[in-house]
Amino acid sequence: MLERTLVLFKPDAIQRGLIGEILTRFEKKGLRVIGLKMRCFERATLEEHYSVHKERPFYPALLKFMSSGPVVALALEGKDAIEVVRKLMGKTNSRQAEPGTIRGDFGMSFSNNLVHGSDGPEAAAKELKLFFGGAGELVDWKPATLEWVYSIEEELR
Ligand code: IDP
Ligand code: MG
Repeated sequence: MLERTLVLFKPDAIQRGLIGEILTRFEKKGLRVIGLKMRCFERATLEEHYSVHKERPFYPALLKFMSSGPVVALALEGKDAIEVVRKLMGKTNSRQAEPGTIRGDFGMSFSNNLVHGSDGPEAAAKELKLFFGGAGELVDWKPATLEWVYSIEEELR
């Protein structure tokens, strides 16, 4: 199914100069970038984004970390994009993430794990609205490579 998902590059990714490396992984995979922005997001936005973890012991530290510097927000589209992105990211604890994944290749930390990706369709819808809810913020465009990234017979019908 054609899906949209939200990715965040966390402050550690920005501070370590990994924006390009990480963005390249998603682009090369064949996911379509339909929204991209860099901000120091307001605390209220980040609180809302992570509200499912409100009761967890790591929540205050997570908010402090996420508001410690600029964050890149990325909206991606593709077949099964939510699961594909989660696989590219790797396990939450970077030390346990498989080599070849973003966290597995670039991270050593549980909390400073470089990227966020929506974990399901409901979360994706909520998070896309939160970070790209304004008019015209998501761009609908057709990549010239689309019919080469997917098989026309199997996936593009
Ligand atoms: P996810 O980012 O892989 O979906 P979640 O369980 O949704 O992982 O947790 C959100 C974020 O909170 C993680 O990416 C990580 O930055 C942080 N986090 C989660 N669990 C822990 C923990 O046990 N210790 C420290 N940080 C944690
Ligand atoms: Mg999560």
